[in-house]
Amino acid sequence: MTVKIFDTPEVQDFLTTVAGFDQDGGNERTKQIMHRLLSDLYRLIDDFDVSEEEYWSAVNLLNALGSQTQFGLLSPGLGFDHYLDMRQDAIDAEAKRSGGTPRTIEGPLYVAGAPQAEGFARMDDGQDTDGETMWLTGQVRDVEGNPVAGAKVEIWHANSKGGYSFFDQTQSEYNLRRTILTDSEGRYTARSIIPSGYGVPVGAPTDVVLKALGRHGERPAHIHYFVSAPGHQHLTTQINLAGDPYTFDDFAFATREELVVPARRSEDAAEIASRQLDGPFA
Ligand code: MBD
Ligand code: FE
Repeated sequence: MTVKIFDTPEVQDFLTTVAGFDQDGGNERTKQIMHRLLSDLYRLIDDFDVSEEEYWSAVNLLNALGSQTQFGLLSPGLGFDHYLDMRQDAIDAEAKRSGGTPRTIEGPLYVAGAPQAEGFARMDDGQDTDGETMWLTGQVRDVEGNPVAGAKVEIWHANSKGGYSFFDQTQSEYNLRRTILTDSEGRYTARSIIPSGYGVPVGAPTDVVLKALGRHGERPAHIHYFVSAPGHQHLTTQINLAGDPYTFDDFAFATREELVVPARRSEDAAEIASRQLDGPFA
């Protein structure tokens, strides 16, 4: 037997009380948002005839997500991070700010305080025996195309197993995390190792939610960037290595066509030797 009680004055009065509308203290915006959120959820319970068992299993899932600090992991999986980016893109368009590298999501695995270097950094600790050497080089330019010297380029990425330092305890502190200040021509170079894609831990609460939706928790191989300089908008972005099976099937919805880069593989011993192993390009 289904019942509908949401629209009754009793439930509406109850919601008003729960959201603190009849109290002087508290925060007005919080009250408004909580009232809307609770209204939507109460109505959902009515409309879908949610059972008590379903409700408490959802509470248990939220507890599990919180205790394993996985809200930040489920969030991109449910599209919130990308949705916020779509809104920022729309805000930029509205303000007639255009051009430059597109933004994409930060994700939950950034850690502040990475070692800082000028022009060049080696990012890997040399411990990943499966890690294949990767050189990353680029130039920070403003939207008019002028190089930006002294820009801060923060780079972080996974190892050959798809794990990130700090979250993967087998890696050294700040492995594959560096801050590089661009040189006088706005350029930066990093020596690192090719990352593998990331997968949501199997059986974890985030995985439980994705599985219930018939979805996977895989991300293609990617490299995260923050790029910042005084007087310029902060850029949060990523690059994707072309050719990954998940490039356009990313559980976090972070891939953008313009951010997929074709890496060039070199087997040329002379070219490889011409790169200083611990310094910038010769
Ligand atoms: C990642 O490495 C990531 O970048 C995102 C967005 C989500 C989970 C893991
Ligand atoms: Fe990532």
